[in-house]
Amino acid sequence: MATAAAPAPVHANGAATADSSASRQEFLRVFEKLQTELVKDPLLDNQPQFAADWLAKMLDYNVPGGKLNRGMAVVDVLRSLKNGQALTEDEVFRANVLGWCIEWLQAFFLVADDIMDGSVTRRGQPCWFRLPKVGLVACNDSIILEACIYRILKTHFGKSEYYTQLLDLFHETTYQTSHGQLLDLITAPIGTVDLSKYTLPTYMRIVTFKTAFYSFYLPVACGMLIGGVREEGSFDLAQEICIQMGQYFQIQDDYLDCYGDPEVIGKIGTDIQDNKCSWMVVQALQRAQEQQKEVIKANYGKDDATAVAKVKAVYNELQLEAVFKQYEQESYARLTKLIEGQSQLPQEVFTLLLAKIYKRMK
Ligand code: DMA
Ligand code: MG
Ligand code: MG
Ligand code: MG
Repeated sequence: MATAAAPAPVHANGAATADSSASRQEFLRVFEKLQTELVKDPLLDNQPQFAADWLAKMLDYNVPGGKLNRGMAVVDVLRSLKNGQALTEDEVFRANVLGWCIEWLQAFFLVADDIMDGSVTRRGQPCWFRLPKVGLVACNDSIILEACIYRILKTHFGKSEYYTQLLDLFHETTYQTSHGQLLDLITAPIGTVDLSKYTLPTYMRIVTFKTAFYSFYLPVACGMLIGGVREEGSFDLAQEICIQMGQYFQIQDDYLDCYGDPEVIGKIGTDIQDNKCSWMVVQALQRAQEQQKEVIKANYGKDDATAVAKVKAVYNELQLEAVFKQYEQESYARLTKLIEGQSQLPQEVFTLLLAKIYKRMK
C-alpha cells in the first residue's frame, strides 16, 4: 500500500547509488508490513471499513514520502557498530522497524507542525490538513501517528531486554521535541515583531530541542540499543555529536526555507511570514545597519509577498548566502574534528550521517 517507487536519495554530488536504492526498497517493504499490522490491529477489532481505509490512506500520505534519512540511519548505525560484520536478516528487520518508528514520530510532528506553521506543501504535495476532506481531523491523525509508535514497539520489541529503554527513549525524545516546538512557536507570536528576541542562544536552544534530538540522537541511540551498547558514557558522547549535527541540519533547513527551490525541497518557505526565530534573521540582525533593521522590523511576520520580498532583499544585501556557505564549511570541519577526536564509537556511525546532509539541497 506504500506510495510506490519513491526516488532514491540524492547525495551532495547528485548521485543515487544502486546500493542505497536497494536498502530503500527493503526499508519500504517493512513499512508495508507495519501498515498492514496497524490496519488489522486486534485492539481495533471490528473497526468499520471506512476507518481502516482512512488509517491506511493517512499513513500512506504522511509516513513514507520523505527523504527517509532518519529511518534508514538506524541500520547504518548498527552496521557501523558491527565493524562491517554482516548483519542477520533479523537484525536488519529490527533496525528497520525502529527506523520506521522514527519516521512515524516525524510524521506525527510534521502533520501538527504544518497546521501550526500555516504551511502549504510538504514533500511535494499539499499538507495533509489542506485536503478539504481532512481539515482539522489532521489534529487527531497526528495523535494517531504518535500512538502507532507504541503499538509497533510493543509488537516487535515487547519481549526485548531493552524494551523499557526504547520506550523511555521515544517518550523522552517526544518530550524534548515538543518543548522545542513550544519555544519555536512562542518566540514567534503572530502580530508582534520583537527583534530583540532573535538572538543566537535563543535560536540554538530552539533548534537543539525541536530538531537535533529526534533527527540525529534518536536514530543513533536506537542503533546503539539494538547493537548491544550499554555504557552510559557512549550514549552521552553520541548525544554530544548528534546535537551539533542536528543544529547544523536545522540551520540548513532555515537557509533552504529562504533560498531553497520549492520544487526540490518539496515545501514552500514560511519562516518570514511566520515571524520565526530563523537562523537567517538572527544572522541578518547581527550584521544589519539601523536602516536595514527598520526594513526587517516593518516587514517581518507579515503574510504578504511584497513584505517577504523586502526582508529577502535585506538578506541579499547582507550576503547571507555567502555567510551560510562559510558557516557550512566551518561546521563540517568542526564536526569532523569532533568525530575523529574520539575512539569510543566507530567514526562511521557519524560520518555516514554527516555525509548524507553535507551541502544538501533538500
Ligand atoms: C520542524 O521545524 C521541527 C519539527 C519538530 C517538525 P520547521 O517548522 O522548520 O520544519 P519544516 O521547515 O519542515 O516545516
Ligand atoms: Mg514548519
Ligand atoms: Mg515549525
Ligand atoms: Mg523549516
